[in-house]
Amino acid sequence: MSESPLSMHPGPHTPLVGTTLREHVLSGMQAAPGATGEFTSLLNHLSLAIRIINSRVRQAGLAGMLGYTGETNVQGEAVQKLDVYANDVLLNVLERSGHCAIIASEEMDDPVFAQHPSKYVALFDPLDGSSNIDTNGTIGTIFAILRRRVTEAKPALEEALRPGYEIAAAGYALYGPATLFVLSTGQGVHGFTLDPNVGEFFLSHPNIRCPSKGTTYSVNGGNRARWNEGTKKWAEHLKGSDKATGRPYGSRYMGSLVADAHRTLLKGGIFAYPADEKAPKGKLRLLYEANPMAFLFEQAGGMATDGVNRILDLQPAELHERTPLVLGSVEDVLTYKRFQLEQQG
Ligand code: FBP
Repeated sequence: MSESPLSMHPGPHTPLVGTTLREHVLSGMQAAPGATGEFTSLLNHLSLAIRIINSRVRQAGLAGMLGYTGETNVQGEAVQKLDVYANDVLLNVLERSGHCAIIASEEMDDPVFAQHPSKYVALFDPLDGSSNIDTNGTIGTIFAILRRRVTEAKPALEEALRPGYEIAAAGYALYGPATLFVLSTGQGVHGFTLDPNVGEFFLSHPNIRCPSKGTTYSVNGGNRARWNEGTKKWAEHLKGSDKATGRPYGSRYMGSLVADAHRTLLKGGIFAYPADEKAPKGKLRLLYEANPMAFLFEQAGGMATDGVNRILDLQPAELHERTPLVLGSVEDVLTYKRFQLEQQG
């Protein structure tokens, strides 16, 4: 954890003010050959949208922004007012940034295609953890950015349906006790904390590394009856008692991917939303949730799988495609995969 933005006891070498998100991204990009500043500008527009969403999330109860709109989204889920608000803010800010040829969201049936040539594809889950909104639980925004192969070409859906290993940047915002912005542009994972008085994100978690093994697991145990035998045996294994392997593991589940993944990224352990009889393809969305998180976990030395395959190698066929998602510490994810393999015999 680095010094607060305004070091109380500045020594001769202590910077008076911490590194801002803008400075961090800029310094990374200046090192990149052929950098034009567009990528930095796009990430700054994303951080603006996130600060606007943050301010509304924190006043939702006062601004009549809690509860449902009465609509159902393309996922077949009841839509919350804040889902729509967050989606509109991101769409508005990213459209006017002029950098995105394609903008696709978990909340929109179809992507928005820009009329002018532009370099990037933006994919996002505007407000993740919706079931936590009305109970003041931690929620977030998840995003991924892809570079287009041909900037001048007429944008096409196929450019969004690319494997996660082609991601140029991914991250999430966490609207919790503090507001965090966790980002990777392929040079490690770094976390920034919003100073609401200054309105700036400052570097607070440089170079996050996911421990190789953890002590907690995060899964909705209420789905157990619908799991396959491999997943059931895996959960029983973690609840077994064995000092040598640090079992039993503690159970942690907030029902918000951003919150559960963030804890797992920092502390290690494992998060799983496996396939089950009700959701044979899993619940979470490949493009907006699984791929961005998998990119971050791999950048932090962790791992992400659908139980068999590497998430980042999956070839998306549809925009709102779902996938089983298991991510966390390498040793813990390998243990999960071992139980799936045994199950397949
Ligand atoms: P959305 O809120 O974006 O729809 O995300 C899905 C989600 O809420 C994840 O954040 C979370 O991990 C999961 O669903 C919780 O599902 P469940 O309530 O079935 O455990």
